[in-house]
Amino acid sequence: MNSEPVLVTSPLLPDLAEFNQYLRQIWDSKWITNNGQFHQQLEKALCEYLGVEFLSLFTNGTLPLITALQALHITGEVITTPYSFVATTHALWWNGIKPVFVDIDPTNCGIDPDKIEAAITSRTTAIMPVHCYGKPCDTERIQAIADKYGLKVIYDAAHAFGVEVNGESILKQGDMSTLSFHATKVYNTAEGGALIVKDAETKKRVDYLKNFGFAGETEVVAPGINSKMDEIRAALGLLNLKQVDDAIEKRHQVAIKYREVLKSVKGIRFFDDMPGVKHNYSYFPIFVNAEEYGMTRDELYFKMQEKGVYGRRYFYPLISTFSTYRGLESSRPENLPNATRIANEVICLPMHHGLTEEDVDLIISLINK
Ligand code: T4K
Repeated sequence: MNSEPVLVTSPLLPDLAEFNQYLRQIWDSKWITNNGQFHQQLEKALCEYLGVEFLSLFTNGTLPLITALQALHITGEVITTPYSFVATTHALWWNGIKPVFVDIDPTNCGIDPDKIEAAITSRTTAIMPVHCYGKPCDTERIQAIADKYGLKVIYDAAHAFGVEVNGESILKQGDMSTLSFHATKVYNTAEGGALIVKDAETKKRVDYLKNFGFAGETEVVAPGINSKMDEIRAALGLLNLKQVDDAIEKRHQVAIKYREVLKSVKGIRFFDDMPGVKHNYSYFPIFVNAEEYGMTRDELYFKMQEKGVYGRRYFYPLISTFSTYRGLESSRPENLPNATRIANEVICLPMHHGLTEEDVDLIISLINK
C-alpha cells in the first residue's frame, strides 16, 4: 500500500509567494469583484491562449451552460448525451427544457451523430453535445444536422481546455462553448468557468446576463443571474495559465506510459491520440471488458482502492438513470445501449501533473496482474 493515496486528480497550484503578490495588489486596490483588473486581464489572456475572440468568465462551469441557453432563447427540447457529468443535463432542467438523450459513439464517448436525426421533433431547438474527456465530438456532422433543421449547437467543453483540431480551437465550433475551471480540471481557478461566443454583441449580452441583467447603473435589460468571477480567482487563473502547458506535458508523459503497458493487457481498452488533434490529457479512461479481462470493472476499481489508488467511474451512473430523468422516454436503456455498456466499463485512472513514476508503476501493476 502506498503511504499517500493516489487520487484521480490534483489541482494545479501556483507558487504561494507569487500568489501573495497578486493578493497584495487586490488588498491595496480594495477592488475584489465586479469586472476588476485581474478579471479583465484573465479574459484577454485566455482569449490569446485558447485562440478565441470572445470569452466571458464565470464562477463555475455550470452557470455558463445555463446562461448560454438563456442567451440563445432555447426552449422546448434539446438533444444531449446521458454520458456526462450531471451538470450538463441539469442546465437544461433549470431552464425548463426537456432533455432528449441520444446514445454515444464508443470511439470518443461523444454523442453519436448517426442517432441525432431520429430524436428531432417539432419541439427540438438545439443540440448540446459534450467533448467528453476532451475528445472532440464529430463537430462537422453535428453542424450539418443543426443547419439542416435550423437548430443551435451549444458545446459543453468543460473538459476541452486548450484542445485544437487541425490547429483551430475546438471552442470555435457551434454557436457557443463552455469551459469549467474547477479544481479537478487541467486548468483551474479553484471554482470557475467561461462561455465562449462568436461576436462582440453576444459577449455584451452574456456579460449583462451574468451580472443580474444590468446594462449600466439603473437599467436591467434581462432577468440575469449573478455569476461573476472574483479577483482572487482571476489572479489564481492568471498564475495557473503560466504553468498549464507544462502540466499538460506532464500529463502527456503519463498517458504515454499508461499506453505502453496497457496495450498488451487483454480486455482493457483505452483511447489513442486522434490524428490532427492537440489533446489536453484531462482524463485517462480505461474500459474493462469483464469477460476478456477476467474481472469486472468494479472488482478492479475496488481492488485498486484497497491499494490506495483512487480512480473514478466517470461517468457512472448515466445521467438518464437519476430520479429526475429516468421517467423520460429517451432514458430507456434500450435507447442507450453504448452509453449503458460504457458506463459499466469505465474507470478514469489517476491523471495529473503531480503523479510520480512510482505512482504510475503502482497503478499499472494493479491492472497488469
Ligand atoms: N460539464 C461537464 C462535462 C463536467 O465534467 C462538469 C464538471 C461540469 C459541466 C460543471 O462544471 P463545474 O460547475 O463543476 O465547474 C468533479 C467536479 O466537481 C466537477 O467539476 C467535474 N465536472 C466532475 C467530473 O468531477 P467530483 O464529485 O468527482 O469531485 P470530488 O470532490 O470527488 O473530487 C475528485 C478528486 O479530485 C478527489 O478524489 C480529490 C481531487 N481533488 C478535488 C478537489 C475538489 C483535490 O485533490 N482537490 C480539490 O480541491 O466532481
